[in-house]
Amino acid sequence: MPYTVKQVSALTGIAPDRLRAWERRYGVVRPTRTDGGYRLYDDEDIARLRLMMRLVDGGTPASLAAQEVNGATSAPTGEFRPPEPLGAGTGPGLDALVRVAVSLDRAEAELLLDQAFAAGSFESVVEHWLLPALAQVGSAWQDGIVDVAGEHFVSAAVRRRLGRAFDASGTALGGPVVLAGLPPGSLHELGSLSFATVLRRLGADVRWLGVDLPVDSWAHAADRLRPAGAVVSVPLARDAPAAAAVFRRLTQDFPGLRVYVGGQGAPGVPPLVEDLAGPTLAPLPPSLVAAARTVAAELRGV
Ligand code: B12
Repeated sequence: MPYTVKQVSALTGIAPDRLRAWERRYGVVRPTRTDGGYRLYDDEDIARLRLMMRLVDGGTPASLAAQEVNGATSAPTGEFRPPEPLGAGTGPGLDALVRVAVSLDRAEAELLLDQAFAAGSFESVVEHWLLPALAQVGSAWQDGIVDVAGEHFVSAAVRRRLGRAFDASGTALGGPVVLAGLPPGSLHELGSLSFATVLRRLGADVRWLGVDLPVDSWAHAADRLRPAGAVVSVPLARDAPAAAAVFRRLTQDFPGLRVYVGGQGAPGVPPLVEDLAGPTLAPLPPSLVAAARTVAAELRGV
């Protein structure tokens, strides 16, 4: 339903002059125009303006608040579109990480990651190159082509790169606070950190808690931060009991908190917690980009 400037001003509490200034200076909204040149806004504009107002009222400078609004709401909320595939011949091949795991060459590793991350959006590079290329490292290790030293060398380089991407993915001012990390005993962090970065890029204020986090510490973080959501990664089937213990504790101690599980082992969790009252637990979709969009869309409404 279209709204006039006057209606938007009444609905949001933002004076018409300021509305127009935010449009002109920061592009926070892009109203259509009537034949007579009057601005018409839609529900999405109202949501963006409300977020902008909340941030500015909270002391965020308007220019930074606008960056946040533009980042947080640019993600499609409707049907999931997978990240675009990398163009044929763009970026390195899937076996490139295996070569680095064999050579243990630092410059080659950094150059390879530079090239890979330049080949597309963070989402498409992670989903279409990084994760399959890591799986190849695992197979090469199983086949005795790559030593554990090579696997650790590659994992550490990727871990550092993902850490930098996480840090660079915005200040997330005003987005919903979300805990993300791994349950006790679980060390495969690369999927979880990739997920946390994508979610942060969608505007959530993600607090990355890392690997092997005890159940009490998940509860401590939830108590301290009162987040809107928590995403427990379950990389392998063997991680399901520990993830179920985290899920159990968080849902029991923090009734309003939305707790999600994701990763290859996640389908093993619901049968372990089916005795709990409340809505049944549906694991997140296996694509971590789809999963991040699901969480972002659900928590945006909280
Ligand atoms: C690197 C690595 C390690 C490193 C991890 C380092 C690090 N900093 O993360 C270290 C050395 C610690 C390690 C240890 C082990 N590993 Co390991 N490891 C790997 C390797 C080579 C890459 C893992 C990786 O990061 N892959 C990329 C990730 C992101 O892919 P993924 O985990 O499959 O995740 C997918 C989805 O689940 C989803 N996803 C992942 N996380 C999340 C989170 C959310 C929220 C969502 C929505 C989705 C999502 O995204 C991915 C793409 O779809 C794999 C090979 C492989 N095939 O993956 C073996 C592999 C996973 N490891 C394996 C094993 C057996 C082990 C050990 C048990 C070995 C041992 N005997 O000690 C230990 C267990 C450690 C523990 N306690 O958790 C096996 C697992 C077999 C199985 N299916 O059970 C694999 C497959 C190797 C193999 N071919 O045998 N490992």
